[in-house]
Amino acid sequence: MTKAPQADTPTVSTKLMQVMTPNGKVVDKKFLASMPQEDIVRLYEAMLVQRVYDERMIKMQRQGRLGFYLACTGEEACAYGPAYALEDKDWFYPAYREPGIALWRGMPFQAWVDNMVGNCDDPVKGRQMPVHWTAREQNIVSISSPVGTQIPQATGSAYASKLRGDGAVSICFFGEGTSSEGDFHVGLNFAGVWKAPAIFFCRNNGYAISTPYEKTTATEHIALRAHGYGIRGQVVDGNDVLAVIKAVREAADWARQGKGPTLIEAKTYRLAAHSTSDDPKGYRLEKEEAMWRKRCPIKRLKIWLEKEGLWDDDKEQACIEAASDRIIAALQVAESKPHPELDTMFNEVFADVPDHLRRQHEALQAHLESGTADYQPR
Ligand SMILES: Cc1ncc(C[n+]2csc(CCOP(=O)(O)OP(=O)(O)O)c2C)c(N)n1
Repeated sequence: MTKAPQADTPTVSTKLMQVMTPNGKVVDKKFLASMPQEDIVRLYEAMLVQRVYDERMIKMQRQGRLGFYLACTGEEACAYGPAYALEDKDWFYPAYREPGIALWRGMPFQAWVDNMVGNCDDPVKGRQMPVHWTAREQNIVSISSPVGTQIPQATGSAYASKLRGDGAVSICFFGEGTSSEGDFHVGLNFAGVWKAPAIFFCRNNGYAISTPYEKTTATEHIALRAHGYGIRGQVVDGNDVLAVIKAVREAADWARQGKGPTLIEAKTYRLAAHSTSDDPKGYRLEKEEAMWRKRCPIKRLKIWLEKEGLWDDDKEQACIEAASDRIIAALQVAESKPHPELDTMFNEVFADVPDHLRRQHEALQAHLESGTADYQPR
């Protein structure tokens, strides 16, 4: 005879969690009623503003003023939702497509823009690519370029919280392509065994650069893999910011009760190119993009807000213009700042500088003093 599941038994739900459908129809009135209306307006504004920032940054890159950029167009709810849902004490391990976490949680806007330019006030001092920022004050750990490394890091940080008993959860973000990396297995298996208070947030946006979902995995839902690790799994509409908040809150409650991690799979779509080095026209059809544009996370919230009399065209226009002015001004400031000091390559990485790096540092200094170097700090 099979035992009935207990309240503490992790379950995997592949039923799409939704609060609002793409045409703004509310399907979870109870959850909606639990959300302050002014917060829903703020979330809408933040996502709209994010889109303005992304558009401006792409233009800057095309003008040769930024080396590189990665937009989150269409996936805004997957960053702003979790940033809203969690507490100040919690830890965030983002990938490169969640600027909303930083901006919602209070990373200074200028510092975020400084990272795009890699100037002396860039929090990572130009040592990483644009969009690979860090926000220590907000408990947001540096973004690493090798995809998936953040998964075991978040597991370790969650387990440390458990040992300390500080009640914090750690959440990490990654795409569905990354979920086929070894780091995914390492992180989820350990977290499952040790019931680490972790949330693994997979943005299933359909593509890993040009590789479509079905060429990276044979499973119908990434969330189903949770079963194999003995942890909770939940599929959520990643274009429904309210549903994302609900899914992350449930996962955080579960983790804080000592019941272990959750794997959330947010079904979404990358409306943007992978990065400014990519052109999706080479590997997907316009009609597929058009279908997902109708499911846009910003659009559905706007329909509902307008119906409730909480938003109108004048507010929309004013919000877009203010965001545009803000980013243009911040970019001008960022461009006027000097490059990072060359020494930061050597003196802010290791507590004890290894010999080979010390020798390279000395060689660089000798070269600069020789008068033949063409490097000019701006
Ligand atoms: C370990 C590693 N392998 C390959 C890459 C090159 N790379 C950068 S982004 C990317 C695609 C990741 O796709 P996905 O995880 O689905 O996230 P998305 O970009 O769709 O948000 C790849 C293969 C990398 N950065 N790190």
